[in-house]
Amino acid sequence: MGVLNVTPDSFSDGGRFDALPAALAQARRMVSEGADILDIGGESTRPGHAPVPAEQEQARILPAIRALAPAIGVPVSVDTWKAATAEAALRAGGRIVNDIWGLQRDPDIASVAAAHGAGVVAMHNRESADASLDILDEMKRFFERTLAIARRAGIPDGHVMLDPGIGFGKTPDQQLDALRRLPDLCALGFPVLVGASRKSVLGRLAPRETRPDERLIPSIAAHVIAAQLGAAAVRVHDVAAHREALRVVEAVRAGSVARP
Ligand code: HH2
Repeated sequence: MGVLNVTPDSFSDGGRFDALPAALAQARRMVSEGADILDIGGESTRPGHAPVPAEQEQARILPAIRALAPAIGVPVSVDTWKAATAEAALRAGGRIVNDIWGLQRDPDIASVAAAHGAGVVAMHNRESADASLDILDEMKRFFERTLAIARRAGIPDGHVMLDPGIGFGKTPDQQLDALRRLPDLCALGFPVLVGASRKSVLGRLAPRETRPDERLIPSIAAHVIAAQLGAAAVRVHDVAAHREALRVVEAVRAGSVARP
């Protein structure tokens, strides 16, 4: 999944793709580099972000979705927790709702996804981190609520992916724990998506301060681990580099250099 932030303030690429031509060029580049899904977001969710009203969020993302969805050749996902934005994005051609609040923030988002037959990425999140929690138990309780909401709304289980939410509502140690225990999350029986790209937990491991766009190597390391531990998808800013790295995972798994 390639990340397209059509925002002025995203933590790693804010302001780079908020003009439509730049956004379209970046989207086409990610698909030509091998992205299987494009994730378009109009509200930064970085810690301390400014909330964006739904109308403004839609004004940012809809032109890009309208231009890309019919022609880009891969499904477009919309990174929003707001039902109104999800509805507008799905009408504009989006196919997947990527909700950083796991369908639990806006009570109408699940029925919007259901009505459109959309896929759903449900990410684990909390208002604030609590170091005393066993993060896997916490995620399981959270996803039980998510799945109950999804089923009640009529979203088929086969349309749902789960995401541990690296960087959201967890201490750095819990984020690493969530990654280490990914097989237990996969055991719930849903495909799992991991988004560690450029995140600050990776910056903490660096010997010096790094900007988000200097975190490619640790991002690849985290996503290779995630893939090896069972992740079905990774959400990344740097598609070509991740494709190259993940080809090694696939080749080792297959025991063959033959391309699938
Ligand atoms: N991370 C971000 C945003 N959306 N969605 C899912 N499913 N998983 C994630 O890990 C995830 C996400 C934050 O990263 P980014 O979009 O690069 O930054 P910002 O929120 O500042 O736009």
